[in-house]
Amino acid sequence: MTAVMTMTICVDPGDTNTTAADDTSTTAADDISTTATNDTSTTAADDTFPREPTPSPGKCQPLCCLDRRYRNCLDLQTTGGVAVSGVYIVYPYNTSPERPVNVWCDMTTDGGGWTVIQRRDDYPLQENFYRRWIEYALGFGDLQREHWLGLDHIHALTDQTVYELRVDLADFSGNRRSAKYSLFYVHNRDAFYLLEVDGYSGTAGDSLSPHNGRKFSARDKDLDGYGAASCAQRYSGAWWYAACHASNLNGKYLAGNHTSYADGVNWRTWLGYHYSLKKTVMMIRPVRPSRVPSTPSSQPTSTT
Ligand SMILES: [Ca+2]
Repeated sequence: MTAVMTMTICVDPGDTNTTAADDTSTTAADDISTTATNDTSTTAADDTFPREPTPSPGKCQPLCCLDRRYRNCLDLQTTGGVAVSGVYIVYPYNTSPERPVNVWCDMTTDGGGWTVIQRRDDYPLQENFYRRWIEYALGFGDLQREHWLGLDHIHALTDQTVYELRVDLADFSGNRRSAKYSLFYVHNRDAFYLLEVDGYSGTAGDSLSPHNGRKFSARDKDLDGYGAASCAQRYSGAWWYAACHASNLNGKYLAGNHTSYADGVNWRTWLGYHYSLKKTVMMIRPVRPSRVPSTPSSQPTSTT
């Protein structure tokens, strides 16, 4: 019989990594060539928007009776019976199954089982997202607040099986939208974390598919599709830039309307290049085979 292990999951409240934003003295540009549509016709509020996380700095979340290593938040939910959102340890790596990774699991939104890979929100201490490529590879921030999980971890997760992505967005007027993609895969570091994304549905419009097939660029690594400049530097972010972007969720936290062009936390098909969103959550989950409707068993054929 498998030994039962009782664990307590803790988050270091001092691990916030909040530093002053770097100099982002880039100029506006109007030569962004994207292929996204101008779908801004969505008005319905998304009532499945995730609840606010409940930060509890300094406190630990008891996680009783783990008897195996869970590979992702859906595994924790379905196999481990975990129903409460929070920080948990998962073991996402196929090649290093002993390697633990702390993640925020959203167990309530849209059925739960989501592993959060990015979160921005209007906290008093704003995280700095204008960071180097290696920092995006390894991850940064506070899991209970603003953070980027890290491209190595995101690759490991999406390499397990077919993953879907959900992007939840909010503005400063209480409006919410979401975008969901039935396929989300991030290649490994050797492939510069190239993005594969497809199968959009939702209310925010599709501002991520234009980045399909693009490598990940940051302020110190220009792997974009724009020869004349660095998109990451010009738009103060880090993303799968083409030439340059339809979404910039790691851009500057400009808190609503801004006169500068496309350097905020922008999602073009909802609020465009001059509105920096209040809240963003990117989260991923294995596609559940059970969602495919079962076909009725075939009727026996009479031979008489
Ligand atoms: Ca470039």
